[in-house]
Amino acid sequence: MIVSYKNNRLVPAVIVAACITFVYYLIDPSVENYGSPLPDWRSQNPQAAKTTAPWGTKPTSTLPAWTEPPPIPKQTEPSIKPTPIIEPNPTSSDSLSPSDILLIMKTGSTSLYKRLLIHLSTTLSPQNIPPENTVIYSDNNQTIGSFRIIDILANISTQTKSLPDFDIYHQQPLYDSNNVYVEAAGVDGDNYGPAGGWIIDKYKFMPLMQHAGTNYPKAKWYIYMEDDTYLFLDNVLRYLNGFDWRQSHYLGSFAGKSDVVFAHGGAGFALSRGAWEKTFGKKEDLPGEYEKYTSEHCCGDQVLGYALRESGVKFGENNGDGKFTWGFNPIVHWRFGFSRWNWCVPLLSWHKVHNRDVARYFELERKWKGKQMRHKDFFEEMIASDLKKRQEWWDNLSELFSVSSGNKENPPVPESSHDLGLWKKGWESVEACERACEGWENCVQWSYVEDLCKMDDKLIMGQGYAPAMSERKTALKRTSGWLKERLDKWSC
Ligand SMILES: *[C@@H]1O[C@H](CO)[C@@H](O)[C@H](O)[C@H]1NC(C)=O
Ligand SMILES: *[C@@H]1O[C@H](CO)[C@@H](O)[C@H](O)[C@H]1NC(C)=O
Ligand SMILES: CC(=O)N[C@H]1CO[C@H](CO)[C@@H](O)[C@@H]1O
Repeated sequence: MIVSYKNNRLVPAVIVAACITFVYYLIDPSVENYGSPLPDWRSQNPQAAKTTAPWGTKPTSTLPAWTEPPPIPKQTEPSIKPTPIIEPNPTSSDSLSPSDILLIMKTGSTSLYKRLLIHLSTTLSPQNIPPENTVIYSDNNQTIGSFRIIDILANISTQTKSLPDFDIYHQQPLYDSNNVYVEAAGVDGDNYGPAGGWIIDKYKFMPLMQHAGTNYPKAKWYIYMEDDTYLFLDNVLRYLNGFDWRQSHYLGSFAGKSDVVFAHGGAGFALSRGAWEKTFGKKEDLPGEYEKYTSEHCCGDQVLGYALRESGVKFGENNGDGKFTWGFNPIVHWRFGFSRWNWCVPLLSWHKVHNRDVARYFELERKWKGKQMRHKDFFEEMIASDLKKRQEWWDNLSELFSVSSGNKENPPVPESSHDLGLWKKGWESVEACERACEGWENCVQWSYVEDLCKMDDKLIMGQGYAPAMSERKTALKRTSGWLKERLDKWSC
């Protein structure tokens, strides 16, 4: 009786988990990542490499939470301190200002009306940066108010443009000419547009760097972002202040793929004028030389990293050593694992942001103007106020340790101090899970569903199901909880 009852409940769960994993691996890297190799940083971090079976029925939002690379051990710490935690002298005459840089925004015809518009009144507004220090690259020419959007694929060779990859480039203008809107606004006459804007996205990276350096030769830094990135510009400039723009520097969030170490595009990155001159500056047709390579590889940010390396510019904070510390984040704040390793370092970016996020981040930045914002500050301003000791119908995305009835005899245990008795009982109830977490010295959050207790030493905001959402009728209730008092130990 009992056995078959359990089996009945397991079968759908296993099928759902398998389907979601399948969807995640096959669809997400191409659609969601929009040309950026999200899966690869995971291979850098064995913990993050684990994909956990997501809960609920929302396959599009089931990426595992991002845990960052392990901190650089003391002895290998960079000799140049690129992320000053102490306030640099704000009156210092050589500190960078927005008028010293070019802020490059990359968008695409199919995402422009969904993601770019919010940036025009925030990130790219004159309040944030002089208009002449910004440029917007897309796959079509367009004007929105005072913003001119450039088709950066215009000069791609006819040979490359005849590849099937470019079908969308040729099809897109036909939507306009047939008076079909590609805005996904749910208004009459609307349409989602041709599928796969991300396919031509990778071809933009090389030409846009060439175009930026040629047309904005006075910029000390070329700072790249995408329409679903948010850059904390003040902090980014402060960070770049630690480097000489006349030298070669290629800085951002570490990513690796096809034997190339490169800056993750979605997280935002910076290329110094010195690096540009050594590479694009020496060869006007550098982009042309990499069109074939681009067609054979997945991601434009990887192509750029490869091309730069071949011309002698490598990624990394210490003369291209492949290392980076913290700050450029290829993930959004509510999936990010706040930990004691990143708590006190400056925040430089979020990726996969929504319009609402951009508006809120921008407000927060105005409030902080002139002060360095650390991950801790962001957390306290944007997340902490909603914290409860316990919340039903909420998933904190805890994932580090799982204790369930299936592994109760021999569950994985942390190296740090924990109460093994409480730990092994964690699967029994919400209360038991909370106690197991309390019994482990580094635990800051837990989640519980059915007979599964998950615990983590990082803070991940996660998501809940609002009372009106149908998932409350179709999914099992998951409860999450959070040990707020333990944060005091993370003081900076
Ligand atoms: C954008 O303008 C350039 C230069 O005028 C032109 O070569 C290119 O074909 C245009 N792009 C599209 C998609 O019409
Ligand atoms: C295309 O090439 C022309 C001629 O060299 C140049 O003026 C223009 O800026 C280029 N456009 C792009 C988008 O690179
Ligand atoms: C960072 C964090 O832990 N966030 C959420 C965890 O879950 C609680 C509910 O238990 C939420 O209120 C927090 O926002």
